[in-house]
Amino acid sequence: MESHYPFALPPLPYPYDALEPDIDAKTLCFHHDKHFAAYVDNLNKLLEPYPSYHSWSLEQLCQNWRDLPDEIRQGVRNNAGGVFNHDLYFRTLRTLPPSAPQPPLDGAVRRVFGGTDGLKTALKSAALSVFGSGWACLCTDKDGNLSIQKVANQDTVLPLTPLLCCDVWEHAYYLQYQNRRGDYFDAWWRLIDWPQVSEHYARILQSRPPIP
Ligand code: MN3
Repeated sequence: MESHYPFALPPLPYPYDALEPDIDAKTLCFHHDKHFAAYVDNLNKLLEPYPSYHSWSLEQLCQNWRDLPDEIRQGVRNNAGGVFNHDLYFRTLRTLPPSAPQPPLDGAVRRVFGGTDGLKTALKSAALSVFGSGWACLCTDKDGNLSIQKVANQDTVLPLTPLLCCDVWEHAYYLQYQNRRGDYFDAWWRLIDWPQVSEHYARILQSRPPIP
């Protein structure tokens, strides 16, 4: 993502039909080109008359929306969060072949969840228990401690770092899966780009300040 206003829609990193049959082209096209694009456009429109916030990063906007003027506060909260969450969502999926967590993420997953199956069970249970619209995320803190977090609407897990976010808004799956959120979760799980997620986790561990 750009570091600040004006934000631009990141192109989908694969063709619309690349995730079929798990996520079909129509769902992916609407989700990226309509929903994700709307969050980007709305965020820019809200910020346009407020030059003092044009230097704020997306993360700053997501975390410090409480400091914004009344008239744009809730709009920026919703739309900056929508941009942040969707950027990660589309970047962490990929086409076949299926992959698995790699070191050092695989070891952390074993310690916290007993393994990849345990992580899947925990994340799926979180995804299914989000009431209404929201996200189920695998997160890490700066020390590499993994956790699963749920957020409502387009809130973010910041200041934790999300490694993976499962979008459980109906717009993410309803065209293809109707009310079967669990089936959509299983499809999403098969598409996770574990090499990329593992690399992200490794970079976070490497950027820890040395222990004095
Ligand atoms: Mn969405």
